[in-house]
Amino acid sequence: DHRGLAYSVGTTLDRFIKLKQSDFPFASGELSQLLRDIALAAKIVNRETTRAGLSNIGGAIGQVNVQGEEQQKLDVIANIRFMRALSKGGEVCAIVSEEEDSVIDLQNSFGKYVVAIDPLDGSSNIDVNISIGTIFSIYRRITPAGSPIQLEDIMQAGTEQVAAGYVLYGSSTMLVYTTGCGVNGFTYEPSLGEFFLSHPDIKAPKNGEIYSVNEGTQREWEQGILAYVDQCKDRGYSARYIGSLVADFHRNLLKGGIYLYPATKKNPSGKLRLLYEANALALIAEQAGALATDGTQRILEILPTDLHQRTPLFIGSADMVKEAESMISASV
Ligand code: AHM
Ligand code: MG
Repeated sequence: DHRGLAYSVGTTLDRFIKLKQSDFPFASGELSQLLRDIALAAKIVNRETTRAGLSNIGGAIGQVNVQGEEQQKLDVIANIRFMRALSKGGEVCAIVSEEEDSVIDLQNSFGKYVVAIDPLDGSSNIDVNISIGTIFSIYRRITPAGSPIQLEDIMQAGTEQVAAGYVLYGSSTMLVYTTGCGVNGFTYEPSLGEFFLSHPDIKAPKNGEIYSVNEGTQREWEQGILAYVDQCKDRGYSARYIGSLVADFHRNLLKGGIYLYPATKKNPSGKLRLLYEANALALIAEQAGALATDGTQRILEILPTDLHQRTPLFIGSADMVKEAESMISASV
């Protein structure tokens, strides 16, 4: 009924993007197209991930690819798929990827957008058939169209994101994104090849009873983290840790909980990357009423100085993150 709600559960992603286009301050259709490009690449990567276990036996069952090439690692394949989708669309001028040492300048100086992406995160889980994800952030370039891209176009604070999202390749594949007007989640229906709105206007519970942290590194934590995690235990919270950021984040977003990746000896600034892991999830968290901090400041306000810089990350239900932050700052 076009006179009723413009969208509802079951609306396709394409239609939803079109209906929401007026939410963008600079609605020209290009950001919409960019989101569609990302969704298409996600479908392709989804297809590859569902076959990941078959790649080694592909030859045995006669499925060696036409070029007869050796199978590439899935994270490399995912990078190629997303790079291709982002460079062909024409909306993007530069890409930062976890898989690439330096900025990819697409030599498309009229492209309005800069994308930071982790094409396949949680790579240690690929080989063992456990959930993995894609994480992306979209920025508008700052310098004028037509001129060469500059470092300032790339090194923007997370607050400047115009859109961000993730794809979770889990028991179902989901795409969750925000353009700064709330968060919506779509579930992929493989037999139809479409994402359908399944989680409209996601709101994170204010509080939760799940904590997610790699406790194997506990001996390296600072006092405040130890105290906070101890408190979680005193309260009888559940520990849940997949080791795939997207999956751990997604569960806590829906159920209420906190994810922690503190500084450790091996990773004195934490492990996760600001530009293509922390920022996107921080924007989604805030848009859903949750929070993200590095222990002392809002993730979204950190000014990046390095493409691949790392940050400690404490993200999830607002009350939990606030409490963790106050215990961390009290101990330093
Ligand atoms: P990756 O980019 O090499 O896949 O590493 C990021 C992943 C996150 O998905 C996950 O939350 C974290 O690393 C797990 O790290 P650890 O194994 O140290 O607990
Ligand atoms: Mg990663």
